[in-house]
Amino acid sequence: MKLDYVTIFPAYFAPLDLSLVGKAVEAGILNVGVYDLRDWAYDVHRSVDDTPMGGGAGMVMKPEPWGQALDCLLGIGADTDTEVNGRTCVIIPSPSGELFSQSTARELADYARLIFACGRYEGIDARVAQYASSAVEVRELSLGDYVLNGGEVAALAMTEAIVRLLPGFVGNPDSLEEESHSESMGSLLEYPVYTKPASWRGMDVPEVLLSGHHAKIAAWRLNQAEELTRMRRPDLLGRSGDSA
Ligand code: 6GU
Repeated sequence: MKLDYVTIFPAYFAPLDLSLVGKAVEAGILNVGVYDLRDWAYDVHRSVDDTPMGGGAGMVMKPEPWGQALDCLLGIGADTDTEVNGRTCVIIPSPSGELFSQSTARELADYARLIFACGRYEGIDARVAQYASSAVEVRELSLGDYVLNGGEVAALAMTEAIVRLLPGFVGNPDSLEEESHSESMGSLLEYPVYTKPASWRGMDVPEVLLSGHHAKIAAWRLNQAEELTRMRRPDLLGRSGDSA
């Protein structure tokens, strides 16, 4: 998979060199490109924002640098054979986007290329998404009902959720199956987990987990998952497996 990030703060993406994403790059599963939007801002001040048409507070990102950036990354108008195909998606992180969920992560893990267009200020001129959607799929995605200062942190969070689903990425694929929001957990939160020692600071691991009785353990875990979901996320109950 190829992952591209366009941003006015390329330094935000230093963590991509670390941890699991960095390992996936080393393993050849991932190819990452980080681009400074200002490289496509051609006026003397290399400005990327302007006041909102119609008035109002804050600044809006100008369409021209974004248009240049997307043309370049998608090979539009260039005399190259850069592929523009249906397996590319431009992702615009935005608090006004559709909610990013585990099922969104699964869908995006099937693409050959994702381009994250990270906006700052009050967002990107709406014509940029319209323009990009004439060439490739475009999705405006939100992490949840709160406001971040820009799309960078959201793009990193989405990246981690997507990349860990790629084949060959997680050491033990079974660990993807039983976690919160996985299909096999039927939209339940994951049950509490324990490791050794069996007794720690006066607190004991639940006895059933020491019993070796697999059916009883499975029943206990399901019960715990249901209880936890009822307490913390009642909104998830009654949903089908892949909607969470
Ligand atoms: Cl994707 N972007 C911004 N700026 N704020 C957010 C968000 C995204 N998701 C939740 N809040």
